[in-house]
Amino acid sequence: MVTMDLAAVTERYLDLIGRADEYGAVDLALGLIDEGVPAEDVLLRVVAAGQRRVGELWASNEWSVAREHGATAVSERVVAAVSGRVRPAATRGRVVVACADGEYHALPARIMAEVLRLRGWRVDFLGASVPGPHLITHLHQTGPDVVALGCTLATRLPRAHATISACQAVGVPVLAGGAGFGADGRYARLLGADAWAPTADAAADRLAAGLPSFPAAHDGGAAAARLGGEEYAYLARHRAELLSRVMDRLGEHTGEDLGHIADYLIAAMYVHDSVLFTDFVTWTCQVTAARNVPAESVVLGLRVLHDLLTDCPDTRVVLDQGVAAAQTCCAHHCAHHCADHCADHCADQRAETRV
Ligand code: B12
Repeated sequence: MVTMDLAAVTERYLDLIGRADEYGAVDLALGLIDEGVPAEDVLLRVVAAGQRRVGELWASNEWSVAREHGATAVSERVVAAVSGRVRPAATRGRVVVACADGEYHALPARIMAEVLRLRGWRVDFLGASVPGPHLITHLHQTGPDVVALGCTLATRLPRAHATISACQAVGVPVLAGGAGFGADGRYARLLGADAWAPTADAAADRLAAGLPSFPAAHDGGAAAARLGGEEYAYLARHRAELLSRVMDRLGEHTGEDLGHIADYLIAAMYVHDSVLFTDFVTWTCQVTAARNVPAESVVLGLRVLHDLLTDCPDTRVVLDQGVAAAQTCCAHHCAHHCADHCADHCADQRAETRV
């Protein structure tokens, strides 16, 4: 085994994937393995670390969506090449790895799946967006020891919850993972997953220790029993109609941005946690600010939603908190980036669309 400055290697890797250089990136990864770097380190400290940097470069508008897609496609190929090169025998149990219904970030779960294989597990990798009922059929057919359920975006939590409950109902425990479950796994616990792991190596350690469970909830499960509720059900049912009514008022908004905002609002109402929403609003404002769109445009969308949701008092409170988060970003952006232009732009938009 060798010690190597993998941070510097990750920068080289990033440069290669940023140029969509598949052969170069595969050669780099396999070269590291030939030099004695453990395959797990290549996956986690080079590929996964590189992908997180890709996310930052996209968010800050330094990389285009096309460049991000190209880089991700190369990383998928690198993961396949690494797992083709190192193939330990399956000496442990069988794990089904799947992404929650509606979740298209398959690569994080794939990297985790390969780490489990390297640690001797037999893995069925089912990929992105696995519908709950089909996953259950697969469990009946294959009888695994555990399901490892990935969720990168918190908007998929309601469907992840249904899948977790369905797996448990047929006697298969669920290990949850991915950024959508919260940095400390709080939503995995809330949704009743049997275990959660922050990283792929922690997931492998957790499984090796025997399938664990979260300590009993402090409140005896009362919070889990409250998941969802009337306002959540109303929002989920009327999502499309609400979005078209908001767009009628704000022609300049793109449906896609509003759709994400609505989805995070719905997820926040599902788990009764406004921070899930305000964190996303802050993130959205940072992303739009990097593209020189003032956060005030987000505020406008939130205000219109607030006006429309007259029968949802709890949702309106969360929207108010979202407005406050966006205004904080707007103030920050105006102060630091384009003081005069942005302040004028914000004032114009406020005047134009006041309802
Ligand atoms: C590649 C990518 C995509 C690709 C995914 C392709 C694919 N095949 O996976 C595509 C283009 C589809 C995509 C789409 C979107 N994406 Co995207 N994406 C990314 C990106 C750049 C890299 C993902 C990745 O490979 N990460 C690397 C790994 C390894 O992630 P990781 O979370 O650290 O994983 C570790 C642990 O979490 C754990 N783990 C992961 N999964 C699992 C599962 C289990 C069971 C366990 C136990 C552990 C575990 O182990 C891993 C290794 O230690 C991330 C940036 C990022 N930071 O991840 C954004 C990112 C996740 N995407 C983001 C967004 C917003 C989107 C879109 C909404 C964009 C849009 N406007 O359309 C869509 C939504 C798609 C959808 N419907 O699901 C945001 C999410 C922000 C937020 N606040 O929620 C991010 C963070 C980008 C950013 N910089 O802000 N994306």
